[in-house]
Amino acid sequence: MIMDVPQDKAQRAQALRETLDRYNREYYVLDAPSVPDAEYDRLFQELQALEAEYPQLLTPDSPTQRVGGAALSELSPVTHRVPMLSINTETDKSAQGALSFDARVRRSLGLDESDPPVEYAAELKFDGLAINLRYEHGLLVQAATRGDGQTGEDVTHNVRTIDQIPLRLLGNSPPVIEVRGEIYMRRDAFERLNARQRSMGAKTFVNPRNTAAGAIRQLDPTIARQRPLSFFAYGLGESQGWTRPSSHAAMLDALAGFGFPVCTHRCVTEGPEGLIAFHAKIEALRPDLPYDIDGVVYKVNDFALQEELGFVSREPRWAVAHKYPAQEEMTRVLDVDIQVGRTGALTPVARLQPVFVGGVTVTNATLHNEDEVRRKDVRIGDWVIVRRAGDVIPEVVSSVPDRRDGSECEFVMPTECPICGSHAVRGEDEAVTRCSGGLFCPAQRKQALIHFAGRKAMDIEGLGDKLIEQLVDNAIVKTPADLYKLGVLGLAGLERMAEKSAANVVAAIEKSRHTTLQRFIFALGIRNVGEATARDLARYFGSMDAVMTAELDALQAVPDVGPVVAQSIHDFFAEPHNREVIEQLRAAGVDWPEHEPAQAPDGPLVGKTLVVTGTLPAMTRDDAKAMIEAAGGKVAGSVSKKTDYLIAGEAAGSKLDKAQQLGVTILDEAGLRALVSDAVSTDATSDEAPPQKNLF
Ligand code: 5U1
Repeated sequence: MIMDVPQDKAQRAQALRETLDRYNREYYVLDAPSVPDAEYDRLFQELQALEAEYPQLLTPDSPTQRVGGAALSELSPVTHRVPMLSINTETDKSAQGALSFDARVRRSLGLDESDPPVEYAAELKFDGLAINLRYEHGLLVQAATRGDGQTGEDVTHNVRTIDQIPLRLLGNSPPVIEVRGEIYMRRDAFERLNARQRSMGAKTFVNPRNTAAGAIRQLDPTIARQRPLSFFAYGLGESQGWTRPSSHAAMLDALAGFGFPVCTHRCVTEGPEGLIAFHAKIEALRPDLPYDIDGVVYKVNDFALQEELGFVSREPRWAVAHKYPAQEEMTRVLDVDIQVGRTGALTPVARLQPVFVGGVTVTNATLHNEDEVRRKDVRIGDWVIVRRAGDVIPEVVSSVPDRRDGSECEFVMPTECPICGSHAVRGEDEAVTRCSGGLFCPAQRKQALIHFAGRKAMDIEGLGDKLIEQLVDNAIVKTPADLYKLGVLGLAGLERMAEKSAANVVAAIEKSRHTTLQRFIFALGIRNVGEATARDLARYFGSMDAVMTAELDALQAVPDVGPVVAQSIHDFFAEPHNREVIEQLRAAGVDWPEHEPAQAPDGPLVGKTLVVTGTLPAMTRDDAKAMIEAAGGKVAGSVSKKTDYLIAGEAAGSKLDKAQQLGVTILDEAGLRALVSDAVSTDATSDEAPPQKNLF
């Protein structure tokens, strides 16, 4: 029986929807959250409970309705009411591209030298997939891909899962408006997704654009929901009952006012000079942008002039994309070498036929590890796709088997370290093969010293890779403590080391004696301890002695330190050589301020490790993580024997299988909530990670 809805409940549901929409916008669009996740979570659950009690209250734009409905059997075609045009591309060098475009525009408008410059809007060309979003009376009713420009595919079910796309427009919405823009995946989200794939032994995704496009064309929206996608608005389709602003820039402002994310890297400028400056500025910024772009777009700003200019064969005369060099190219693998890292990891590196990609000539690209070489099926002599995005190390994305001629040969991981000849060992459950030489291996010693002197560690200016190489090769330095014994005379004799530079290096070493606990811990190069963990350890324990003597449980109480990291830290300090080096450094006068340890965390999940997988009915995985951490628990990325609970939602995949195999307790969202309010006890197994070898 359906009950009448009391007025106060209806009002409350309406208020909750509005508040949650605002919080969502602040978080996802404005990047400025105003409340903690737990508060959002509380209101979300309240709305869910109201909608469950009074189904009449459920509206299609409710924040609870982002993932709903069953998987489709196919995507339906959608005819675009206003065709989705493509854009003409300029690939000329920066100045020429903008000059040619401006010259074409002026010619088409019949302007001569005496006429004023044309006003342009410049923005980014995102490397994603174009989408048309149709809103009727403010509600998102349809999302369609570009397709051939006339007919696209209906992907509304997946687009609704994108938190940055409003389900309802803000303010006074016209009866009909179609907003166009690009769906893309941020690079950090892509890296996280691939790290997760690797940890599960699953196939990695090729690049953010293909991953975003693949997610949007899925039939099952729960899959799209698991691939974090973003959106930028940059255009219009059909509109009815709306007075369109008079320029592109004003239209973008109006779209931002409706609640859409509009990229802030844009400008309005006159004539080609401003376009040239914008092109150069964005090119410099490109490596630091959190998403891929393949160029910039110039548009005539005034809509009346755009109409006058019109189109040539589905491309507007009023816009052009001015591209940057591609970030992916094809080249050949000449050989595969092995690089030995700081912790002895042997990394296969493809030596490439030089190729210009992402604005530089690339000759080497990482292949990560043996499994990746197999998964991507890369052979010596293969044609491969190489990617270089931003300042990320170039990597081989995939091989191109169609271009093989039979002369290619398989890569074999060596069984000995190519530098010191020690055994190369691959641990059980590990993807990495390591040199077992430890301090004996000069490659590891060099890398450990390079790390120690690095900017984020002891920050010893002038002590670069080449100098460290000479110091190790000439047996002048064996451990970091030896650095503090160096004098100008000892250094001045080395290659490319004049007395002045030697004095500068000695002064920089001197200066590094007074540091912080965080830098010192990071400088030690403990496996799995990055900058953030070093900071957390320093904050939590306050002193070096407290970190060195901490037991596994105490280490695991530090935020974000799981069993694997705790074991690495514990093993490192259990090694007498490492403790000796720390003592020598202290004796050499290296010091840092210390403080009292922080309070131990509290809550029903202290000491417990949980993994969250699949789509939970009423909370995102970030919400679940916050809830677990607030209760003192740890969240891990993969299931192991040390997992206490697996929190599994819809479409939980291999983690669920693994948890079942290992006999890990499996709970749903309701189980998690019960756990947080009343912790269930369990027998945590304690198996030991392999010991860590000496680093110095
Ligand atoms: N920023 C932006 N990207 N982009 C792509 N604007 C823009 N406009 C486009 C396309 C294909 O097309 C219109 C010029 C029709």
